[in-house]
Amino acid sequence: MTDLLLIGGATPEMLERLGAAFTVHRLSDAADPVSWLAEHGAKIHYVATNGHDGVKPDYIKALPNLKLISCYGVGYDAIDTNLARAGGIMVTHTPNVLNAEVASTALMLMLACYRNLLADDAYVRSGDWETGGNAPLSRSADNQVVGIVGLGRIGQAIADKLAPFNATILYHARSQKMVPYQYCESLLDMARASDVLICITPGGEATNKLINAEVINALGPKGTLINVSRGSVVDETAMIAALQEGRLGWAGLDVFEQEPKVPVALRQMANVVLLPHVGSATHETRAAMGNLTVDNLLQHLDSGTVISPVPECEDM
Ligand code: NAP
Ligand code: 8YV
Repeated sequence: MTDLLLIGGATPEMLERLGAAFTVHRLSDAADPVSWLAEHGAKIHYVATNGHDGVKPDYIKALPNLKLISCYGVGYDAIDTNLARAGGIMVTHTPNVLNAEVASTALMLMLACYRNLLADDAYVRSGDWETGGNAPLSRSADNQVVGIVGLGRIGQAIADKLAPFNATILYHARSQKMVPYQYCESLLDMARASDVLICITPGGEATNKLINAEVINALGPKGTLINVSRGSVVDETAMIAALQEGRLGWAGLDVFEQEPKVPVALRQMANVVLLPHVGSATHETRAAMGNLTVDNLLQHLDSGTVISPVPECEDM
């Protein structure tokens, strides 16, 4: 059987399907991954990985016969696609099957920030409701101006899910779309005009700290920042300072600069809602992502073609 290297975890269903078609080597079983790759790298033709672990450039270089990297996730900023492409290696990912789930996560964070979900839950659990009376009022999430940073597949799903909340939707992306929302070429202008900013661009160099101190100040003390993209997209230090100093109102975050490390300062704040990168993490959506990850590998093994290449590899 053809040899496949698994980097990071996989669901039991994925492991069962992979095991039926490939000899699976788990990099996590190697005491020293670099030595293991030096000894066994030449026999590996396929890699399955995820958006968090990706494939280190040195690992790609240590796999001279690699044909395909299949990523369990839509974001592939942890894979150097230029290096892969230069070596004739195809890269695939899992677009679309997670759009609705990640959009739900963004809305959940926005609603939790607006309606004081965590504080109110704590108020009931602590017994303070019995002794302290009614909880403080919260803010309505209806009729808000929402600026979506990155109106791609998931950004559009977020816009769709916002419709019942009667949101006025603005968006910023590299290019204008044929959509009934206002395009903002200037991210800064959009931040000034928005009650909420929802970030859903890819990570990587092009978007590194796109949400900087200036953008955060423009969003302002009554503003809410939601990040379901990558931690690198927001200047975390600037965001923490703004939250502490009251220059930014609230933040709902699923992603962080140094996952799974989350700054203590953030963990102590009452005006933030924090999630451990679970935007797509439901049984249903992860099953669909896992199937697409494995389907790409099996189709390539069978016919040399794939279902969902990353844009950089579409013409390979
Ligand atoms: P997509 O369809 O490729 O959409 C990306 C959007 O970002 C596009 O509108 C694109 O603009 C815009 N964009 C890209 N670079 C930009 C830049 N430098 N400045 C401004 N806008 C920029 O991707 P998607 O499927 O919606 O996924 C987006 C990202 O979400 C993924 O890459 C991943 O990082 C993240 N994600 C997170 C989770 C989670 O669990 N939290 C789950 C899934 C995905 P144009 O349309 O003009 O090119
Ligand atoms: C996954 C994601 O959690 O798809 C993405 O880009 O961020 C998430 O769906 C990640 O890929 C790790 O598997």
